[in-house]
Amino acid sequence: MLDALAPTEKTPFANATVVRGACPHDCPDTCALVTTVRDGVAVKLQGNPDHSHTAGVLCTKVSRYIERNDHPERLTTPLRRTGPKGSGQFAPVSWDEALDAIAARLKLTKHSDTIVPYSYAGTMGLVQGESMDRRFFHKLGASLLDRTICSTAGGEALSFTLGGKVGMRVEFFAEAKLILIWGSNSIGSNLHFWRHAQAAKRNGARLVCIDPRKTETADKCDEHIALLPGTDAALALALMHELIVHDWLDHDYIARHTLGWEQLRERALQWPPSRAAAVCGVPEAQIVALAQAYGTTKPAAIRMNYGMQRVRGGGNAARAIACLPALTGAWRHRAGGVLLSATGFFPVDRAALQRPDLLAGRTPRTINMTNIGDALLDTANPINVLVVYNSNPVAIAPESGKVVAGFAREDLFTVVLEQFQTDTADYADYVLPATTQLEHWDIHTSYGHTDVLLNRPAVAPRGEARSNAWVFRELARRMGFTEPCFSDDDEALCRQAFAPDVIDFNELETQGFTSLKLPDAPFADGGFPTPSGRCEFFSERLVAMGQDGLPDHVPNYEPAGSSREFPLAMISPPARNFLNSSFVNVRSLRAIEVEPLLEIHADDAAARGIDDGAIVRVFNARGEYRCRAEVSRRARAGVVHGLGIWWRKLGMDGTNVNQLTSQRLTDIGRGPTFYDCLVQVERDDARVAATAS
Ligand SMILES: Nc1nc2c(c(=O)[nH]1)N[C@H]1C(S)=C(S)[C@@H](COP(=O)(O)OP(=O)(O)OC[C@H]3O[C@@H](n4cnc5c(=O)[nH]c(N)nc54)[C@H](O)[C@@H]3O)O[C@H]1N2
Ligand SMILES: Nc1nc2c(c(=O)[nH]1)N[C@H]1C(S)=C(S)[C@@H](COP(=O)(O)OP(=O)(O)OC[C@H]3O[C@@H](n4cnc5c(=O)[nH]c(N)nc54)[C@H](O)[C@@H]3O)O[C@H]1N2
Ligand code: SF4
Ligand SMILES: [Mo]
Repeated sequence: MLDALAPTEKTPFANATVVRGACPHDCPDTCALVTTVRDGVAVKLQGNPDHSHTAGVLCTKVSRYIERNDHPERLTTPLRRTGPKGSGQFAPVSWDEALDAIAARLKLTKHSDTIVPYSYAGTMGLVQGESMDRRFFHKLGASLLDRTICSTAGGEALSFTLGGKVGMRVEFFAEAKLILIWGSNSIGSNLHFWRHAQAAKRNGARLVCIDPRKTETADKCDEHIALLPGTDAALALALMHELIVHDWLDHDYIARHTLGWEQLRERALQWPPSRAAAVCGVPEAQIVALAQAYGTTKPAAIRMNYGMQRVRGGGNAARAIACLPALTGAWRHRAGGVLLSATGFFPVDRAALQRPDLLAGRTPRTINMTNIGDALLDTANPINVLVVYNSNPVAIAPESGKVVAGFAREDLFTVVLEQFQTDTADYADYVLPATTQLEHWDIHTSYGHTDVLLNRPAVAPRGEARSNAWVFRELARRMGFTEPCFSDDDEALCRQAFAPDVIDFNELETQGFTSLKLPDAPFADGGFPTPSGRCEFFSERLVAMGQDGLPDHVPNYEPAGSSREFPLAMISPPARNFLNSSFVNVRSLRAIEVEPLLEIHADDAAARGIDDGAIVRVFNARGEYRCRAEVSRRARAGVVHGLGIWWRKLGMDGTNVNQLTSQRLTDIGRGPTFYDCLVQVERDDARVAATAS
């Protein structure tokens, strides 16, 4: 294993080498990393200046990755639970003891699909995230996991409309003359896109940010449209209305490359800007002006992000927005169109990596990860064994009250593979110490650019930490799985991710990244990967599923202003210096975020006697959560922002914002509705008194 660390380049410093890697985090940018290693220790981590998307720049979080890697609280040995669930009491055990005990428990399990793997994108690596683990659970016949927690509403919406997760090439945003940044805080969550947006701005482009929150990105755009959460489809339909009545349409593109134009036209004509203005809570004039800009500026580009699809109608909203560029023919130009995610362009050989054939005709049930709270409490369809890796569900899944109750079940056998003792690890029967990106092999695609990156280990694993793939290989051996695929080592798995003829592995090995060969303007002449080959305004496939075939405004489950008891709409977007719940335990980053915050508009604060800096109780029928209020110009009246996602145990009262969110699902994609959540806020006088005394 150690000679895997060898192929690196010498630096001008004595005893130092540089190792090329990739940022593993769930971020669209997938930066290329260069780690300087001296005497076996990582001493410097930088963005690779040779990789054009990274351009030598990392975000604040990952520029602290060595601090995270060398953190004194890294898990370094397997642990066995010695106290009640959730108490965090554990004793170190050997790997053999832990793996033998886990394998014995799995062998005892009569119905294999009462075993549930729970994983998400703690690392986006194809090897540590979706290879040996999947092989293992397929062979075992465990439940399948519907990995919906982030992006399925928008992703499936894109598939129904454009045919896949496909879109503009990110680099060409720099040439656009109008950019709509829609449901995205680029500066916080997609920094390397922001570079292109700024380049466009320098060339005279107009930037418009569409977001309920006045984010740091909104501050820097020419215009900010602060619509109410979950009203994006209404806005998009009103834009269509204006494109139609002013004839800012590309009739030739519509005729040749779209499906369902007449029906969409009829639908959009029901949405004059006045109607959308009332729904969105923004001035009609702002919608009219945006439509004019979008209809008359060429090239016009839209950068959506997943922030706008975490509401009941998230799928329909993403579909409505994705229809816009086909109406104006924006796709004809390489700097026109829309980008939400471009992962559909990567020809990953998932069958080779994940080996679904090992299911051998069995069709285990599927558990929707968004509803893990309910699933763990469902006694009719029990989950007996849960194996968690690359995720921190106790902190990040909605309606935590139920998630915690589920994880606290004494009869549930839980294994957690983790780098740190997270809220979830506290509920494990066995905690297995995981390697970091500096310590293991991996290969990466990206959802914000179209390069493949190779990650070589730069340093030896900390303590007894082992890679996820190693753990599942070892468990497979103990289960008696003899297929040769269970012997593939991590580096071999990297090579299996793509068929040899589709990417240049030599280039990956020598420079650390390689670019997919793609046309500049993928849909200039149509050719969408839909069944019809057209941009499907109307979707037969949705109709076949009993859904509306046309995009529509689907109001939130909990629309702003619809309840007297819970009058405020709460969204919980990322805090800039955390990545979901990762990095919350990194001291220098937590020092920037300080403590859990609720941004609230001055009027809403005054009406409740809440001063800036007061400790507040945020609550609804699902639960309550305490944090500090910031009376903030970033909040519009009626909407509060509970910035995410704190570790519960590092917050104020042992909970976090997901104590309040619901398990209801999106219209398309079975996704979570984190931002479709009504609350009430009050001063927490008890807490204030306690702090004062
Ligand atoms: N620093 C940092 N970067 C991250 C993450 C992080 O936690 N921290 N998370 C990563 C992950 S997991 C993902 S999925 C990606 C993308 O993750 P996203 O959560 O999409 O990230 P943002 O770009 O912050 O976009 C969210 C924005 O959408 C806004 N928003 C909320 N509700 C609505 C709505 O109804 N309509 C509209 N138009 N806007 C709305 C929020 O105010 C916020 O500014 O970012 C990744 N990058
Ligand atoms: N309220 C609210 N909730 C949200 C969101 C929101 O905006 N608001 N955003 C949602 C979104 S978009 C997402 S994507 C989810 C994200 O939720 P998760 O995917 O659970 O992401 P993280 O919270 O970052 O947890 C990832 C964990 O994986 C671990 N990890 C990293 N690398 C490895 C590895 O190689 N091996 C092992 N074994 N572990 C590793 C990290 O230490 C970390 O604890 O949260 C969702 N939850
Ligand atoms: S989190 Fe995103 S911006 Fe930061 S280094 Fe990783 S890929 Fe780049
Ligand atoms: Mo996400």
